[in-house]
Amino acid sequence: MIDDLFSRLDSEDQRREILADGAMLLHGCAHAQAPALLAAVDEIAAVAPFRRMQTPGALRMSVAMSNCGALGWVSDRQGYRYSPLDPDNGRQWPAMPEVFCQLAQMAAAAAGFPDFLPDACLINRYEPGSKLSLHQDKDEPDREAPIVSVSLGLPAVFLFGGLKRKEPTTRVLLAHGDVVVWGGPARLRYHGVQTLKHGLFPETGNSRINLTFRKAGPPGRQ
Ligand code: MD3
Ligand code: FE
Repeated sequence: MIDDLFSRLDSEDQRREILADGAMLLHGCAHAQAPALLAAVDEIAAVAPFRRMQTPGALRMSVAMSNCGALGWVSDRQGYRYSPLDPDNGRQWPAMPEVFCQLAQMAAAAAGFPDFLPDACLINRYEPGSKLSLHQDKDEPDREAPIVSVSLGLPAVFLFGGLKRKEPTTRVLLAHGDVVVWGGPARLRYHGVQTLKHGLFPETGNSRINLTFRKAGPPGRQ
């Protein structure tokens, strides 16, 4: 199965691109699974609807979010954390669909992380005008595990910085079907997403959906 992925990755439209030490962009890697991924997102959102969370500073995020898996990322006036329950309904987050988990594991393996077992998937929905300011992902205690991100729908300009906020950023266009694996020395680099531009992508209702697969539970095997 991995060999299959590698041979696809070496063809013209499925290039592997090293963005930085520890960060690998797998162009178009999720293209074939995109319809199944989007159908699963709709099912998840029917149970755990997209919502714009509050930040500790009482601002509302412009990106709408939901989660699936054992743990979900939440933000409110108290801060950021992972929770097994959806605060909007007090119930567990929907289970992680098989197609999500398989894609995340394949991509992680292709980038050199053969043992990735995500327990959380944060689903971000960007509408034109939404953006994500420069930040680090440090709510996950196990920094050995990578983060796998899958972009669907409208393209976005991703900003990739260094380990300090002040370091310069580079711009990377993330298009429908692109998958990036962020691990090792890239795991704690600052990153963000520039304001989404209007576009035409009926399959996602003219929005951008980003899936980030994480290991949010305690370090060690689960
Ligand atoms: C680089 N999401 O949810 S995915 C996030 O496109 C987030 O929705 C963005 O940043 C999005 O936290 C970017 C790419 C990404 C995710 C995690 C990273 C890049 C990363 C962790 C470390 C370095
Ligand atoms: Fe992030």
